[in-house]
Formats: sequence, C-alpha cells, structure tokens
Amino acid sequence: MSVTNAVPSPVRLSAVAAPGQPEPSPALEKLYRGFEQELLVPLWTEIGDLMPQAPQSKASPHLWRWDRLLELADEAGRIVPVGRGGERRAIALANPALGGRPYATPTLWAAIQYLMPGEDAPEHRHTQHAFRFVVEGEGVWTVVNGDSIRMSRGDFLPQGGWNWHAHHNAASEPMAWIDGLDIPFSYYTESSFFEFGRDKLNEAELISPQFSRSERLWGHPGLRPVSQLESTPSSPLLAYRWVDTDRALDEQLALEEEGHAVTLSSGHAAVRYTNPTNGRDVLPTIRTEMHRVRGGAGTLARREVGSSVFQVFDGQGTVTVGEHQWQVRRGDMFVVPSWASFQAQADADQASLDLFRFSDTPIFEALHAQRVEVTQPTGSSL
Ligand code: GTQ
Ligand code: FE2
Repeated sequence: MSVTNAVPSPVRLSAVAAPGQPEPSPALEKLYRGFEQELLVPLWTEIGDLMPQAPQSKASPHLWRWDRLLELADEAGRIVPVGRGGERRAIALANPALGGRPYATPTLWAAIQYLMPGEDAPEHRHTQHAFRFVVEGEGVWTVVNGDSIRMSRGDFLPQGGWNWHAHHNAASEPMAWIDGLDIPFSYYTESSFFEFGRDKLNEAELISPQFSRSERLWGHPGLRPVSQLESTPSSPLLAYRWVDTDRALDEQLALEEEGHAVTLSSGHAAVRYTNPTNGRDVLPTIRTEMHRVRGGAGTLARREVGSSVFQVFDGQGTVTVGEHQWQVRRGDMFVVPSWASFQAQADADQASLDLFRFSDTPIFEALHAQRVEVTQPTGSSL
C-alpha cells in the first residue's frame, strides 16, 4: 500500500504555456501532479506574484467618514456594554480588500473607541504597541501603569507594548477617540501575548489630574531627567499635547514665510512624535506625525514602502491616494497602501488642512527595506 498525503494540496498547478515555460505535455502534467501530491510548489509559476518588481498591496485605498463612525459608535454605546472579556468598545476599520478582517492595512489596526459617562474599560496588557489620538471631545483618562493621563482634542498618547492600561470616562458626556495598534502585524507574525489586569481601578487611579506623572517627568522640551539616561524602546512620555503640536506647526510655517527653508515643501509643515530617550519613533512599530498644509497649498506627491492611516484633524481639502480622490473634512479617516501615491491639497478658503498620520515605517526601516519616492512637484495635477 502506498502512503499518500492526507491533506490535499491547496495549490492546483496548471500546465499552461507561459513565457519561458515548457509547452503542456503529459510529462509536464505528471510532474505537476507529483508536486501537488508532495506539497511542492515551483518558483517559476509563482514568481510574478511572490516577487513583484514593486510592492503590490493587497489593501485598497479607502475612506471612512467621521460622522458615520461616530454615529455607529454612539449606537454601540447605547446597546453594547464594555467590560471584561470584550475589553473595549472599539470598532475597527476593515479594509475592503483584506477579506473582512478588522485590519485597516496589512499591518495596522485603526479603531474608533467609545466610552459612555462614568464607564470604565478594564485593565489589561498586551505585546501589541498602541496609541490614542483625540480628534474631538474630552473627559476620558487613560491609566497606564497607574498613571492617569488626560485625553483632549489634539492630544496624542503613545502606549508601548506590555504596559498595564485601563480607560475611565470621568465626564458627563460620552467620548470617542481613535486607537492605532500593530494588531495585524502581531497576528501574522504570531507574536502576541495578552494578560488581564484588575477589573477595577483604585481610588488613587480614578483621580483626574491635569498632567500625568509621565508628563511632569518628561514633558519639558530638551530637558532630560539625569536619573533616566537609558534608552527605552517606547516613549516614556505618555501624552503629547495639542498646544505644543499646534505651535510647532505654526512656527514652521511662520519661519518659512520669513525665508527659512524648514518646511517639507511650500506651505507644508510636519512634525513627528518622538521618543525623548533616543529621538526615534515613539513606538517600535508605528510612526506618528502631524501635518499642516496651509490653505491653498498642497503637499508633494510621494509613495513609500509600508502603509499609513490618516485622520483629518482640522480643515478641509482634497486627498489623492493612487487612483482615488476624496474631498475630506474633520475626523475622516483614510488608508494609503504600500507604494500607493499620496497627495493632499488644502482648500483655499481654509486656514489649513491638518492631517494626523500613522504608519508602519519603523518596521521597514529596521529591516532596511524602506524606500520613498517623491513623484510629483507641488501643485501639479496627478
Ligand atoms: O484600548 O486597550 O482599539 O487593547 C484595540 C485593542 C484598543 C485598548 C483597541 C486594545 C485597545
Ligand atoms: Fe489594550
């Protein structure tokens, strides 16, 4: 009796003539059936898909409107409780080309999270790196290793993997914010660990201080506590406040007007959130930036390895991603797949178009697989 593979090959090789390949023949058929039986796949039938000349993203450019995200999150707030097990009332953007999985891009999770007045999301920790960004509202404190951090419009809160965290709405209104995590990356690379923490925060953690311990220690530009000279993989500064981000962007544009070449291109200022212990990205796997395009100005068109998710923080304008073009406004979120070109244009009647951006770039930089191409000069049509 011959031993055969119990699992049929999912790959059906077909002996179709293609450039540089042999003509179909009984011998070729027999060879391919032999490959199938032994779970073997030759490179020559797969190479175009496996090793394309440039990244061919499975993800599509896509836009989600903020008013709909908020409406549905609010509906969830009224129907779906938050607590141990489900952990978070977080609703993820599912890229239409990624098979219905809750992935904005092949590596990045992007979700709207919602807490009703007085609600708590229970403590847990995981190896996935995370951040929160607030496009509007206030009243929620996130508690990271017992440090309570206020969240208000324009604030950016990074949270490196394996730190305990819970969220608490101390206000009388519901509040929404967005989460970015490397959940899909962690899923595909089979590297996830997760632990439940306490179900309830203690009294000392339910206080709502104006500034967290982390900001009191780290939130002073150019000043480092001399007791803290070790470089850490994620930022120890747990909130980057809008007043600072806003001023940095305004000053960049003002300096440009005074004749100093400090912007990315005419009318396009940008800042990156960085880890004060080493000047690198705030999280090992996620890059985060805020971009400001002055009314009437546009960014250069560029494409790069790795995927991004944007949220419009303020203003209105037109964004072009690959073959797609959208008119966008506050809160709208969109995806830029790997190697798809991106360009943004601020409407002339707006002060500016402010765009919050996060991407998986640090992964590719660490692997020396990052490439960027600026494809069009400012203002020219794509
Ligand atoms: O707030 O802890 O959107 O663990 C996904 C996973 C949020 C969180 C998400 C999470 C969280
Ligand atoms: Fe979490």
